[in-house]
Amino acid sequence: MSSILFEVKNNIALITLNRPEKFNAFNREMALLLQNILDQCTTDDAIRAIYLTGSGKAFCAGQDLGELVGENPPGFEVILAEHYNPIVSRIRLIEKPVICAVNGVAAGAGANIALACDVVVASSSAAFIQAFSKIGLIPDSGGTFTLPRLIGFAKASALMMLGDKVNATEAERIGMIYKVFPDETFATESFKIAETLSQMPTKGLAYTKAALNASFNNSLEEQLLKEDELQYKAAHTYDYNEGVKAFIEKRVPVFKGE
Ligand code: LHQ
Repeated sequence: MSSILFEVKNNIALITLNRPEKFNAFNREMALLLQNILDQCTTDDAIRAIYLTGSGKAFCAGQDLGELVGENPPGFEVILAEHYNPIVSRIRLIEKPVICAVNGVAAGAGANIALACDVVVASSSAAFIQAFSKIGLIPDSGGTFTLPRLIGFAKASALMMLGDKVNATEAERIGMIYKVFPDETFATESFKIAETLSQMPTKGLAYTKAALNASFNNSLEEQLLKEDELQYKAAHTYDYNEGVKAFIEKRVPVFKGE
């Protein structure tokens, strides 16, 4: 059985982390496979939204700690550079929306990969743990960049040092994630978001993502210029023309992602 399940249906790439007995923890093979799948999502024009979730009880428990003490463990010099950093970079740079459906606990790199996604939703029984401090490591996979921006410095700092378990409702309340859905309806409700995004103007969403990525480091003046540049591009898409035309004609637009 593959460590990640991957299928493409109706313009949506469905990626399921699939080592349920290990709470979908990453080993080297799985980390490289996820990069490869994200590359396929980048180049396949039929894919207009990416839905990332986990199989079984957990979303992802981060690094497979067993691998670190097993035979031929990957060295610390390659774990971030070759496993996690390329995953997070791909998620932020892919010109398509990535929806993370956190179906259960998300710990360590698993939590920070989830938080790097564009829309993060969780099932009511899910939780987020910056587990690193408990084993003497520092938060990685972009966590020290992403979390303070999502929830503010004070909370991020405390959660990263204490390694508290944050349940899904609290994660939503403090702005760490977008929404919580009850366990019973989670799969359907979270997938609906992917369906909606997959039929929206894909290029416009990509430019929105590029503007948000840039806003983390820009001054207001720089960001206004960025918006100008990206709005110009958006205005030259098929979908912009279709959106305006459909509005004037009082009909539902049919976007092509072009
Ligand atoms: C696991 C794991 C796991 C293997 C659960 N590995 N089996 C970067 C730089 C370099 C090196 C290191 O890594 C990194 C990135 C990182 O991600 S560091 C952080 C690594 N992750 C953790 O420290 C989290 C460890 N796991 C936990 O704290 C708990 O398992 C959580 C809170 C996720 C879930 O707790 P419970 O619901 O009580 O479940 P459990 O602990 O009983 O786990 C269920 C099974 O999954 C169990 O297997 P078993 O055969 O005993 O039933 C665990 O061994 C296995 N598992 N996490 N990371």
